Amino acid sequence: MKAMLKYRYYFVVAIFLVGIMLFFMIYSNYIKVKQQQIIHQRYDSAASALQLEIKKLILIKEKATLGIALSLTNDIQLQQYLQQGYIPVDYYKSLIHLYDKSTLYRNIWIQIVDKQGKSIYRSWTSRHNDMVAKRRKDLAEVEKLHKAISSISVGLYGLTIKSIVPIFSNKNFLGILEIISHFNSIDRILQKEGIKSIVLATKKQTKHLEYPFTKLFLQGHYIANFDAPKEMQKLLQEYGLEKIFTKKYVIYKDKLITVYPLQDISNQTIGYYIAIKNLKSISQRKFAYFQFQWIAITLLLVVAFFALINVILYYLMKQQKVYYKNIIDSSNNIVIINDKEKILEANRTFFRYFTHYKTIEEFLQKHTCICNFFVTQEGYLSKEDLTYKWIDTVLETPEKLHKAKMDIDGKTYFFMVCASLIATKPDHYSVIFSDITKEEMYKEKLKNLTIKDPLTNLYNRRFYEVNIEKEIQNARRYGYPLSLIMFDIDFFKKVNDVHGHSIGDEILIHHSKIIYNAVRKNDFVCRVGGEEFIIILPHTTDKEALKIAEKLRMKIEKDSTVIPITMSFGVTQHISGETKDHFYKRVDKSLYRAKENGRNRVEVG
Ligand code: GH3
Ligand code: MG
Ligand code: MG
Repeated sequence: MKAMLKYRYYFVVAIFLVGIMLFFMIYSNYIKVKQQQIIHQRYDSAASALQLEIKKLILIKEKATLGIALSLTNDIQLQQYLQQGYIPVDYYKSLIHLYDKSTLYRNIWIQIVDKQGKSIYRSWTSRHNDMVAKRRKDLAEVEKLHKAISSISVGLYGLTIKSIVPIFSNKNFLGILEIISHFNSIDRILQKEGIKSIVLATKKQTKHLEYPFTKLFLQGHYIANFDAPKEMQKLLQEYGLEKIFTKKYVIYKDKLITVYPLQDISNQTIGYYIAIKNLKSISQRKFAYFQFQWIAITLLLVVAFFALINVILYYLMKQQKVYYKNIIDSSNNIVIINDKEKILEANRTFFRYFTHYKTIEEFLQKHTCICNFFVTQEGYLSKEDLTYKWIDTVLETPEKLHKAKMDIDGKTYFFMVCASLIATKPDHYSVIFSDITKEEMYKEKLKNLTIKDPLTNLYNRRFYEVNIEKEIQNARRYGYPLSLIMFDIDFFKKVNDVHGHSIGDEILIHHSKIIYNAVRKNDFVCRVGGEEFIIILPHTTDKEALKIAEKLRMKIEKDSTVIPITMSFGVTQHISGETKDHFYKRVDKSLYRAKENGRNRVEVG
């Protein structure tokens, strides 16, 4: 049972462990996916933030340069020059110098276009008189709509940010003023945040450039910012430039590479603002939180695991207890669980004997131990010997046959008693009482047949012969006095003759009872002849025996239940060293003297 239970326990634990392992595998996979998702989300939002910042910086630049452009259109001098179709080369030189010195706009260019779309002034070059509005959509748009706009576009000189405003004089459209700015200032602002920039024109747009300003290229793409770091150019090349353009961002060599497409006024992509940021600078807080969650769940699972084991154990123990109770209940023997002091549990059979109690609790209210019912008798367990408790006697000598005699509700029972220690609990014992009442009774009957007289139920001559020997030995060993009383019915022959043999027998039976009831339990009354008796009296002197004999004599004399009779008595005390035959002879002599001296009397000798 225990072994089975153990295996079942291991089995359940094994199943659970496999379950936990599977769960952890699935869960760790889920965590990985989830972590990837979170990483993706984080990078995606970092990329979005970067894009937004680039967009914002471009917009600020556009709006600020638009303000400059608008303020310049009210210049009367400019309007006059425009009408003449000629602007001096250094007309804006001092203004641009001022901007360069005092504002963020280190490098702004100014272009003036006449109403036919011809460039008549470029602040950064002496080249002009080309039909620039034909090549440039944004200029054509302003020429057509007479409306100020901002745009990003590619001209002959580079990929730049433009603020384009129409010039009017008395509502007459005279031409266009254009402020051109570069991406360098945006690049510098982002650099302060640890972000590196590469601004590229598309390959198609690069082809339109006749006088590329920066003279920098990357795989056929014009680089629009001077400060584009060489190592980043290399990084993009390594990854594959074309692959980057199609994505919002890529992660490569611990870098977040964000791509912001630059579009012209008709929303066509003409270039890319590529911003590169170190991954380390992106917060890892969310991962830490996730890891904490993971540890918490693991701990929770471990706690749950132990809780489950406890529940299983409790359940198995309970099952074991029920199983165990069923086994002991199925026994026809009394089975009890005992500690050294009291009874703890009992099976159903127990209550078949102790019928007054329904539960062990009820029993315990009146008794603590089953041994309270033991009858003290030689050969049977007694509640407590001089030093040993009954349970110790049984436990320490398991090879011996232990018997208990019990008086339960006035009935005598005999039991064979076995006890064993319960391995799981210290000082707990299971004790089995097997009912051997029938066998014991039978044995007693058999024994009585050999040592008792069938007519009077007193001990017979054979018993006397054996027992007197034992008693003489005991008296000598322990030094106590031993006496005999011998008695004989007076004129019994005559009784038989007059009243018949059956009355004679009746007298024998009746007076035997009187004698038996009048002496102590430890005295042995024996019928040693037809109507001759001897009482063996241990621990008794002849003086005491004389008194007893006298008492018996008077009892017999007074009784006339059958017919009145008398008896004669001889009393003798054992003399040290005397044989049983000599002892007998002396008591016989005393009796003879009683007869001689007139009968119905006691003689000591
Ligand atoms: P005394 O006073 O001298 O003892 O006289 P008594 O007649 O008793 O003489 P004794 O003791 O010699 O007699 C023994 C008689 O006891 C013989 C027999 O008739 C009678 N007797 C012995 N055994 C039995 C018995 O089992 N049943 C009956 N009814 N009588 C018995
Ligand atoms: Mg006689
Ligand atoms: Mg006789």
